[in-house]
Amino acid sequence: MNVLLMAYGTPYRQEEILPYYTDIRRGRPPSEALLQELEERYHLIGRSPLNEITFAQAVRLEAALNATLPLYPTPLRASPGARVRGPARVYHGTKHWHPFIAEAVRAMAEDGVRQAVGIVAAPHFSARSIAEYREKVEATLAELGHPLEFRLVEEYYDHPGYLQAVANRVLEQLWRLRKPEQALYLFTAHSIPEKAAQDGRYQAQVRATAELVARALNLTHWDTAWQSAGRTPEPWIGPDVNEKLEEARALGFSEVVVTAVGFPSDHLEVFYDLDYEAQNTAARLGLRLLRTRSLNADPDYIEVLRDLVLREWARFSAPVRGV
Ligand code: FEC
Repeated sequence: MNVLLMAYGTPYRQEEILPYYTDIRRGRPPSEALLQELEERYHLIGRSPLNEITFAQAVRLEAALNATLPLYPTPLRASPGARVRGPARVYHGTKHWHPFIAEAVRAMAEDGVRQAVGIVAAPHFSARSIAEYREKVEATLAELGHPLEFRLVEEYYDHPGYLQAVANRVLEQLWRLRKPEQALYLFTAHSIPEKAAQDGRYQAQVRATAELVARALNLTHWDTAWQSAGRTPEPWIGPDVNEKLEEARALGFSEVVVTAVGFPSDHLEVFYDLDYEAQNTAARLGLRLLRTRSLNADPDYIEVLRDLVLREWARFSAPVRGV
């Protein structure tokens, strides 16, 4: 079994921010002002841990698959040794930095991989996220001319294990609230340009996640909001989380719990947009703002990935053994 785990990617060092940003902008370098603004955001949070978290997710997903697949090539011994050599191999690649998706796909081709399941650390489908991950894989395969059957898990916004994992983390915040039943629970995801969101699929999925979690926890006051809209002139979907905080204050709320359901991992958009910018907005408004913990590489999220990958792998008409 071969898996390609994908995520957004982040620069490791300051000098990597320019090429990273240029890659996000499809090869158009940002203006000096835009670059400086992004550098300041990274400076403020220290550094994004996204690459390390993605790597940990890949290692743990591989271990989880190998620990559970009933396909051990040799009889089990008393100890599996330092690293179980099982039949599952998890490659990982990121959209905008090393290891790029193209590098991961090349490694799979070099290893002779003929079938693979792809999954993105992002539960909601959108034309500016999951669809682009697929395009990058397919473009590399076409360039290499390598015959690899690829199946992508496109979405998992309503996976019971994912909903439970999110609900458990919202629950952790309840004891910190003075009046949990009077608080507002905001569920956020990355905004995308309006023109890429016209079919409403992305918005409906984010809303569904929020509603299912809110229902599971019996939350009275909940809503969705968008965050991290890009620095481009076109209109992006809203309302932005900061506007929602203004509205919450005007409606008389004094405590808000924000849960970034669009992002399983901690990174710039969580540490800057929520922990810094939204916290500043909340402080200015006299609101108490709590943020739920991210899923990162925690066992309950790895279990969700494992389950999704196994289901997708089973959809190959005749899985090839070994590679
Ligand atoms: O920690 C890090 O360094 C990386 C954090 C990060 C994640 C992320 C996820 C998503 N994005 C999505 C859409 C867009 C669109 C554009 C865009 C631009 C940026 C910029 C940075 C950035 N994004 Fe991002 N995104 C992250 C970081 N994103 C930095 C460039 C500066 C800025 O505009 O803020 C606009 C591109 C353009 O100019 O044409 C569109 C979506 C996701 C969630 C799904 C996923 O994770 O793939 C959708 C994490």
